[in-house]
Amino acid sequence: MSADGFSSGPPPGAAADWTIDQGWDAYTADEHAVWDLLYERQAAMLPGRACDAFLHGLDALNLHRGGIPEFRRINEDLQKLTGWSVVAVPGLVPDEVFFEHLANRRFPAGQFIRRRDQLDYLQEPDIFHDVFGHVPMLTDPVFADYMQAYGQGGMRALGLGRLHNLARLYWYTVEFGLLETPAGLRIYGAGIVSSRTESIFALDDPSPNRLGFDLERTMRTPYRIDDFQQVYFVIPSLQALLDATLEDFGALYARLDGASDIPIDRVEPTDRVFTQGTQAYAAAKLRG
Ligand code: HBI
Ligand code: FE
Repeated sequence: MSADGFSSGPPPGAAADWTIDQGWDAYTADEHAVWDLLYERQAAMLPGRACDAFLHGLDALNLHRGGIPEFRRINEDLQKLTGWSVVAVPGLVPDEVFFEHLANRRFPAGQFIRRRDQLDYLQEPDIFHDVFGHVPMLTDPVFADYMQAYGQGGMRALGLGRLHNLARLYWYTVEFGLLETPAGLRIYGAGIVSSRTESIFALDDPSPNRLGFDLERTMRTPYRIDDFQQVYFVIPSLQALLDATLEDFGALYARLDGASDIPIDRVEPTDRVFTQGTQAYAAAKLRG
């Protein structure tokens, strides 16, 4: 069993890099209908909530042809835009496999889609979370560079025992990040944008803290995976996020050696506070 709980080697039928064939012809009519239901529901509520880069990406990739998109067709457009491609995997893959894909501009997307009784909550990322949530942002050249830099950084972090810090960075940016715009805060994080309930909560609810993004601050902040976020970090621009990866991570990791974790519901004196939360959010979360 490897460090992150995977048995050694890819599952039967998967390649050495854990990729599998999408098997698009095998999706049932009801699975296509579930995609359409989720897509229409999110697409209707995201204008004014999701950032422009996400909305432009959604259009550019034409994910609303009807039914579950075929990776082969997405990749014809996506590769021309930023050189990224989507590859099918059975689900979560080992960290080193995940980072190696990102470092080579390949996004590993779950091949399965959730059941109708999981519309608002599922544990493992399915094709809707991955393709609707993550892939549109990969059409933005700056974010596309950030995701590749993250993959390269992840491979280094693995070797330095800093994976948990990098996982926090991913969580508070790629999954649950907010962007400051002249029109107000907008969503770019996949975990929010693919969830009906959290697309509302992340922007409108008074309970979470919304704080200015800082690389070291996010790396010192733990997260929980089964509840709404108690803190969202806000970036001033996608370029600022990419610029953060140019920092000397060696010096950053040395500073983290002497720094304690920051409790998830704490506001630090050095934090830039967009909104101070009203309470530590405790209710069970509905996550899409
Ligand atoms: N595998 N398919 C997949 N998708 C992910 O988002 C993912 C993963 N493996 C590891 C992982 N994420 C995180 O643990 C890393 O970001 C640290
Ligand atoms: Fe994700």
